[in-house]
Amino acid sequence: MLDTAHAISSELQRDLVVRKLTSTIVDVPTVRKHKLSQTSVTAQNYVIVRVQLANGVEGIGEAATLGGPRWSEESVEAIKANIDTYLAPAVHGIRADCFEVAGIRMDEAAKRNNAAKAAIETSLFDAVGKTLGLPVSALLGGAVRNRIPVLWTLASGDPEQEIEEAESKLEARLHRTFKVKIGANAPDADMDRMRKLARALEGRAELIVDANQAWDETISVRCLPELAEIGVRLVEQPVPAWNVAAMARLRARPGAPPLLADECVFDAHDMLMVASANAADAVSLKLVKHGGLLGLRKVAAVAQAAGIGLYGGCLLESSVGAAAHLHAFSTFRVIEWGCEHFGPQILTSDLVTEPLRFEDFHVHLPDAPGLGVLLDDEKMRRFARS
Ligand code: MUC
Ligand code: MG
Repeated sequence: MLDTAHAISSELQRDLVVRKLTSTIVDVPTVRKHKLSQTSVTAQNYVIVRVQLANGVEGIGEAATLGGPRWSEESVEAIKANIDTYLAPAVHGIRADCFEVAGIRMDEAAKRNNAAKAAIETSLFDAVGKTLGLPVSALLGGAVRNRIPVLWTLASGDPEQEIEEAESKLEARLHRTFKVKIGANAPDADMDRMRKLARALEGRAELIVDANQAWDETISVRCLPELAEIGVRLVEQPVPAWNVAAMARLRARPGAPPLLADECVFDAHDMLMVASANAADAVSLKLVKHGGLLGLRKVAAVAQAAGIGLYGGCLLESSVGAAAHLHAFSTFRVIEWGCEHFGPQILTSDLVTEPLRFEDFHVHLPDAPGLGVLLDDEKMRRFARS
């Protein structure tokens, strides 16, 4: 199939063939309601992919969603249907280490479906890593760090509760940067809330905000300088994803805080467009947007070439999806804004036998082969949707 095939032993080539790929929807309750501008969740819905290679090795991957098809267009129901009907057959019988071939086959089988494709590609990386005895980070260029600063998101909407929650995270030395979800309430109410949080945590924590596209340019013109003034370090996706021109205009205004592009950057072409428009200071990298680890690295490469900072984004993944992200993030020479993979901690129960380690304001990269995390069969049974 490939010119390089002769360099790999025929036994290994046979071992790496994809024999079976299955998907399971799981619903895992969260410890509290998580309220964004466009939705709020009390349970996280994932599709867990299991791939089995000819050598019997199993690889796993995860597609995360947030409140159905509201954060992006994919829901767990659609992800499962498209994996089972189109994407699993597309990779069946190929060699699992041919990641780009898998990507081409999946792109031929289905347009977009980035979260679904990312879950499958992750499972291939996991299975290949386990077969070769290498962590996924090694297959992506090699880790340059084994831990990453990790923030926590405040999203109950109640400032008193949020201050208490932030205090407990600070006290436990788990998180000292907090992302506040704004946009569900009127802008003035959110600004009051932000002033309260900034006052209570002044000098002890850093704040960023994420409006999830809720504001328009006029509201942003009014509120962004005040957010900068009270010390907010980064403003994520204040305006709708389509309005990249407004992001550029907001960024150019005096007193503007740095802007983080999230929903406006799915693929490398989007990243190039945002960079060309001077519309962002940083980009949030997520598997569900970029269609996989290779896609995530491509978006990061375009950002780096344009001098745009990297931010390790999440969609409240369990330790399965979070580990996949951490392997990719660990390979960047610089990850200017750290990451937000606190997902495993907002779940009432993780899906793996040994959850990721959070310590001293960092999340640690697992070092066992593949993703370095293993599914807990009992928890999978408990949370699987029947
Ligand atoms: C987003 O838009 O960044 C992930 C964590 C969180 O609190 O919000 C999300 C998605
Ligand atoms: Mg966001």
